[in-house]
Amino acid sequence: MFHDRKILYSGMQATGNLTIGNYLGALKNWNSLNEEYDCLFGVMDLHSLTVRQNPAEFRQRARSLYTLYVASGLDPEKNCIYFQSHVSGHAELAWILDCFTYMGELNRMTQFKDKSAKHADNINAGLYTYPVLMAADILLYQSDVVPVGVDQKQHLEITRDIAGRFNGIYGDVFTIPEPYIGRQGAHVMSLQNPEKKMSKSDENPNASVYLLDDTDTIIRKFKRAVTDSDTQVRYAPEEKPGISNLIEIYAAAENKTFEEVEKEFEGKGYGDFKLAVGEAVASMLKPMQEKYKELSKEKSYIDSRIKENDEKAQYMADKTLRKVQKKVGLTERIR
Ligand code: ATP
Ligand code: LTN
Repeated sequence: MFHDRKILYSGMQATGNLTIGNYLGALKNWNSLNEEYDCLFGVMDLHSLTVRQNPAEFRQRARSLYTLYVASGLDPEKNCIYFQSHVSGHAELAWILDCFTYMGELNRMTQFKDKSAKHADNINAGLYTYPVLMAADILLYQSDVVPVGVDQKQHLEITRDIAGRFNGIYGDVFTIPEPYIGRQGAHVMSLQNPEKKMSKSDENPNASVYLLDDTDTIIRKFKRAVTDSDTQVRYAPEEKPGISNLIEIYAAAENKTFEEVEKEFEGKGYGDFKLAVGEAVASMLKPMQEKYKELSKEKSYIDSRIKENDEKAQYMADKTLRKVQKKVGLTERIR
């Protein structure tokens, strides 16, 4: 099984269709780190409940997210890819950690502030304690490294604080995790508003390129991308956020530097450039889309991997949970 290498943990919420932001900012990094670590990747379906979901759609989306992890190249026989809600320890540890987290700390979380503004009609307690459940996800598996986007860095810091506080009282129970922030493509912006990050829950479908969009749709979305009235393909995020975002996407898709991209499009207009970005992204996504289609037909293969990995995750989680329960003084089970 696991345990000869360092543990890497990450996951995504099943809240919408994945975008190229999720791919370049997360999935691609996971794939490149996966040889070096023993990896767990969760479908964070409990976190998704902080926003109201349509049950049938939600169930289907969570399964699709699982399949996309695999289609992106993560081997479910080498990596533990599982559903958060299938391992009861997440919710159990989260409760205990709630009791070691201060409201003052949670009040500082910017994601809570952003999401409360966005869902003003449903500011539930889950949204507030979201970071504690995330801390439980990470600490339950004694994770060493957690690759996340910059927007999740604050949650990693609170995880480290909670773990440090707990260890300070009870001894070395938890491994203190390190964040891993990928460099290139770490922040893909919306195609309709380059000041805002591309997000899978954006209401405007033209703002995001989804991983399962077909080539024509991808090209059309890039053609319509908001840029500026200049004509030069030049990287200048402050002055030209739209074009700079497209340069970042193109550079990531083609494995080129920004300078190489600028050179390639010297003397060419935005029209040519946007078309090239669309084509590059479409061909970057093609292998994943084909694999996704294949996997969608292999229901029993995916089912078996889910079952196997649920058990593996449950086993690892139980080990930590029992230790924590004992440390805080909960009565031991009689076996
Ligand atoms: P939501 O719109 O539901 O908040 P999201 O698209 O912002 O979702 P998350 O589920 O919060 O995505 O994040 C999944 C992973 O993808 C995280 O590691 C996050 O940092 C990364 N990610 C999300 N959006 C982007 C983006 N625009 N650029 C780079 N990375 C991103
Ligand atoms: N909050 C994260 C998703 C997430 C996560 C985690 C990521 C939940 N639990 C544990 C890394 C480790 C997000 O919205 N991207």
